[in-house]
Amino acid sequence: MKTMVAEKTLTELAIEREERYGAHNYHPLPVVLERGEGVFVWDVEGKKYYDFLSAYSALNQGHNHPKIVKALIDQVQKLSLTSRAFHNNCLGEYEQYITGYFKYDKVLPMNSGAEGVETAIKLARRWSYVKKGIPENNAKIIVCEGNFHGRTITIISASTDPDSFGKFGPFTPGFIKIPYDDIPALEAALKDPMVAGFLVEPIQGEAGVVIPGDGFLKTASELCKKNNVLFIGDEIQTGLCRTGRVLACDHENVRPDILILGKALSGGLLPVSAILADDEIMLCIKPGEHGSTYGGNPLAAKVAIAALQVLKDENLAENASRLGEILLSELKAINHDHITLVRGRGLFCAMVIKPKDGKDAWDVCLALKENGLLAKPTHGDIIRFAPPLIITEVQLRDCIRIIKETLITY
Ligand code: IF1
Repeated sequence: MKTMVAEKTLTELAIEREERYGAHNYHPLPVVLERGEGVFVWDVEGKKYYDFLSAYSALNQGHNHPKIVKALIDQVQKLSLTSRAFHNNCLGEYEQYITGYFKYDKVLPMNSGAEGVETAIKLARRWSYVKKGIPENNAKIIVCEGNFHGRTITIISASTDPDSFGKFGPFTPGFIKIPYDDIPALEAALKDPMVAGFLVEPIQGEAGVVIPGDGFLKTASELCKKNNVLFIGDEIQTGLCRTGRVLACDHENVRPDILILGKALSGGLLPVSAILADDEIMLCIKPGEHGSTYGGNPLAAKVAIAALQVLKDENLAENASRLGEILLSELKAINHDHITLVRGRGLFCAMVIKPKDGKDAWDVCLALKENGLLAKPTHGDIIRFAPPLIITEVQLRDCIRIIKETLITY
């Protein structure tokens, strides 16, 4: 039973208020959420949904995981922020934990994913001047068409998506754009002696879960090594068990020279990102040359330890791998003449669905919402399916049922 206020639902009132007072930089699905727990969310009308987006893979551990929430509550009552002007008793513990977890010498803690990418770009450039001997201000970074690495001016300078970079110029120089999953193009670009790094998503998320051919990552990392160029892995969305391994690069046993993490690094509780590298690279940045007010705060440190521990304790990579196979095979088996493609790895899937009778992926997501499952379209015809990795097989099969029943009516 929906609550009505002046003949409007709470949902309508909330959306109208956002429309009036908030920037219009998003076009959300018309649902207003007020509670989350595990794989479920509830809207202000009390309706329950499966969350099949996981805040773009920031909620791999599910909404409000009790162990991560406990870490947050315990720490926030002691000390939340010191800035890096002083030491605190949590940062070193976190630094030791995460560098041991991913086997790197050092970590540079930041907050948003974009800050992590910006840090990696700065680090690669600095390394190229100090260690590779590229003349200062000449460093170039190779990126792939269709990339998404964030929304800052420098990062959109590397973008090939007009929705990301249009009317935001002038842009940061020093990016070479090549097609994704194209070894000959990478080989040619690496001949430029000014190249410092190759920044790449192991699977392109925003582009619609675009998975490169087998061996692409391995060959690319070997070519980078051969040309003394840093392989920079943006695992902000693909990392932390989403694709069925701890890192998507693990599928090809590739170890990025610079690893960028974010999103689920905090289990969705607050922005936490991390840049990992070995001393030869990381120590090129000296005291006072990079940082941020909240980077490495005690709260983030404790929350990130708990979030990483949950991934391990609950075998979320294995769960994503096993259930991802079920999801992918079931979605591929759906016989619908408007579904042109289904692809995925682990619990990171996408369906390309053609417009039909004036309807498109957006309308499919509206219908999914009515049937109790929340997903979001991207680029008009792609629906991403990425539930929290804690999902059970019973819950997953219930979601598959909802997707199948919804598509019958499309
Ligand atoms: C939005 C996309 C996903 C990312 C990768 C860095 C970042 C992201 C691989 C930056 C962030 C988010 C941003 C959010 C929606 C979402 C997104 F649609 F924008 F592209 F996931 F695919 N590298 N992705 O995916 O991290 O600064 O956001 O913490 O901007 O709309 P951030």
